[in-house]
Amino acid sequence: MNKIGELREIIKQSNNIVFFGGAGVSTESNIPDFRSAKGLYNAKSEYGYSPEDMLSINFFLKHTAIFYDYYRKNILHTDAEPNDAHLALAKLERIGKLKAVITQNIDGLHQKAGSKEVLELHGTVSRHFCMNCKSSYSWMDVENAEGVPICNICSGTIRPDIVLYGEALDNDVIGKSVDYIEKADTLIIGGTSLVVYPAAGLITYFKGKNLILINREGTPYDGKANLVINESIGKVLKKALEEL
Ligand code: CNA
Repeated sequence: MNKIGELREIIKQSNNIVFFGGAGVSTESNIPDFRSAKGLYNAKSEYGYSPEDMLSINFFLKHTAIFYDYYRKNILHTDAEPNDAHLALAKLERIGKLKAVITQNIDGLHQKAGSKEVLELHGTVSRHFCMNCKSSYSWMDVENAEGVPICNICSGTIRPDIVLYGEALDNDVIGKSVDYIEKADTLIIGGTSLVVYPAAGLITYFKGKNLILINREGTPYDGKANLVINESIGKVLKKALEEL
């Protein structure tokens, strides 16, 4: 049996699957990841700062206008559509096998594909809020504003509801993620280099039977997995779910 066939069999026998994913899940929707050859970390920067610097809370507070220029050009992808990986995961939830998607992504594409239980470890670009009065703003408000978006109620600075480098993750989201992972019989990890902490550390709570890794490149956890598939996650998940 080939690896996709093996994955299909594992899925058939599992009833409590959790998916843990990252930026590689959305590259087939034309959203660049960070660490692939075509990722943002390897792209030539017009700013003279690394993406990691620009996506930090200190940078946001100090250079808010540059942050927003970078953010609008590289991070906000308001016209992106879900790909085969997002659609397959939504289907897996619909048929009752998948209990939650835990994602490091901030693009909102799992929800757009129809997934209901989505835990966003790093927040989402689909929400923005005023740092002063906490009024909410959509991504369209931010995309259409010139320069730094300002609250029209109190003139405070608007920020994206994402976790910037140097900020803590939401305890409630972490708690729920740990709970889902601890109860899962199968954990499918995909499209993530597994080097960003504390998010990557959550997978150590898994005590179930099948640990599956689907990623184009190797990860530090390959040795712990029952099945490693180094291919496109959209292609793999679509094929694995064909007869389900
Ligand atoms: P990463 O470190 O860029 O790793 C992505 C991994 O996915 C790499 O190992 C690739 O080999 C692999 N990969 C890329 N495309 C595919 C594909 N089609 N099929 C299979 N594997 C693929 O990204 P991580 O998610 O591990 O790092 C966490 C960061 C990235 C989080 O803080 C995110 O917020 C951040 N990020 C998110 C997005 C998004 O929301 N779409 C985009 C870019 C970065």
